[in-house]
Amino acid sequence: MNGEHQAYIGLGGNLGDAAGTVRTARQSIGALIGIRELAFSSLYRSAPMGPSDQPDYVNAVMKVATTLAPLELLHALQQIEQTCGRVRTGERWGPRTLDLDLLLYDELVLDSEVLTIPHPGIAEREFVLYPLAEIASNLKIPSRGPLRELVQNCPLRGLSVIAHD
Ligand code: A4P
Ligand code: MG
Repeated sequence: MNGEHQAYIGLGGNLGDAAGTVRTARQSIGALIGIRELAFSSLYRSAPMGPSDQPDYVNAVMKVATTLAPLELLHALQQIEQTCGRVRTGERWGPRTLDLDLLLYDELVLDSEVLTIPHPGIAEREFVLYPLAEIASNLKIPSRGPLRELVQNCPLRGLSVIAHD
């Protein structure tokens, strides 16, 4: 695929130094060949979606310009999950501490076995919508509508800014 595209990446983690992991992931993404950071949201603390017997998450959203195709970008993100998404707990690698989701890629709507864009949870997750609105308030989410309206319909569930990076 030729030319430059715009993509949004959701970062999250809830084990170990989650804020540190998210910051490291940001650096790693920005250092990839074919990717350039355009914007990065504040870091947010969010209540866990899913089982509640787990620590709060740190979440953020990053906007990038990229020459990578969607699947190439997904694979690059998965490699970064591998390298900085794990902490050492004793002798063995601990559980994954980093989630990188490809939220949006231009206006693309895609539903394949390995990649769904927009990310399936995008319209209901406060820890995605609010950071996204911080860096792209006028965005329209393909097949979902204006980001502004999605934000208005999404409870905060205690979401709070923990750092302006
Ligand atoms: N996949 C398909 N589409 C995408 C996409 N747009 N971006 C596939 C990334 N991956 C995509 O992902 C499973 C498979 O999804 C991949 O192999 C890829 O081909 P995974 O990262 O291996 O598994 P996962 O992330 O553990 O599962 P899942 O269902 O993606 O979980 P979510 O939706 O990422 O949720 N609470 C708070 N507060 N904050 C969070 O960030 N995150 C999760 C994980 C749960 N609760 C949370 C948070
Ligand atoms: Mg995921």
